[in-house]
Amino acid sequence: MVAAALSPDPHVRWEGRSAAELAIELALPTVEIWSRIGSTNDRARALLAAGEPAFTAVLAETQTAGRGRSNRRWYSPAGTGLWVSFVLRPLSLEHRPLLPLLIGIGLARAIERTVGATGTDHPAVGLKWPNDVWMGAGKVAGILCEATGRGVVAGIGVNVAAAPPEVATDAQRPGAAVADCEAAPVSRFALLEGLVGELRSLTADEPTRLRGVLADEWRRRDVLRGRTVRVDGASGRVEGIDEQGHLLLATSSGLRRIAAGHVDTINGQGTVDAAGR
Ligand code: BT5
Repeated sequence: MVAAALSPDPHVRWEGRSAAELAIELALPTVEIWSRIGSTNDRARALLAAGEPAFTAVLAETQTAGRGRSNRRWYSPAGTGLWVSFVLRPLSLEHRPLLPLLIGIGLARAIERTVGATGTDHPAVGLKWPNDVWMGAGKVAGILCEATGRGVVAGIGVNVAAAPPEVATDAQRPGAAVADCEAAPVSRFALLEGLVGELRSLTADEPTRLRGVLADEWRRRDVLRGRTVRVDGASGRVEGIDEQGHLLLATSSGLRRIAAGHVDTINGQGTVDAAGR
């Protein structure tokens, strides 16, 4: 049963829908819509701490302190993107490290479905370990999973209509937007709906290993495989990822499995194409 949705401001609408309407249409327990917030992840963390149920969602039109990993900035201008955080309550601790990768896969599928780009051998949407989603030669989305004793907050930022211009200076390459490959206006609601469906099915049985079709899908979408990269202190050639979601890096001193890190140099030039092309 779907409980009544609460919102900090019941008059705020997102894609023409109130928080209560979104909660019902997407079968979410609670949706909050903020026209402006610091970070949806901070709000979702407070809701997680307060005991709100799994799939409670916080949406914002704009974030004034949106953040990525290691407190990097996440630019979230008004009206141009999907800035959302979900309360998740995985029971298995082994499942948690896979969440950013699973969400990346789900987001890639949802974006492709929204723009009608499914069913090709060369995916339109690529994945860059561990938490980046790429289209063309730019980052279209980022995922920030934050775990606490009570669960996980999954924050997802997608440039829908346009990539913020600040990204070009900050990341030294322009970002990408879903609309870059679509002539018709892209529906943020359709994207959110697709994402919620994927999130539900990909996390339902709390997988603790990336195997079978999921491992195959990561391989097809992997933009790093075969490239020479530097990950924090280590450099080498990316061989892929293992079942636990660790990056496999062939270095001069052997194969290294990297659990977490930031890939900051790619082939020495800082460039990468979606789907590794
Ligand atoms: C991420 O971090 O990519 C995770 C971003 C998560 C954002 C969501 S939005 C909803 C929720 N609320 C939050 O406060 N956060 C989450 P990371 O891998 O550390 O990448 C950060 C880097 O991405 C920055 O240093 C910039 O170079 C670049 N960047 C910032 N904003 C961007 C944007 N809108 N599009 C593309 N790249 C961006």
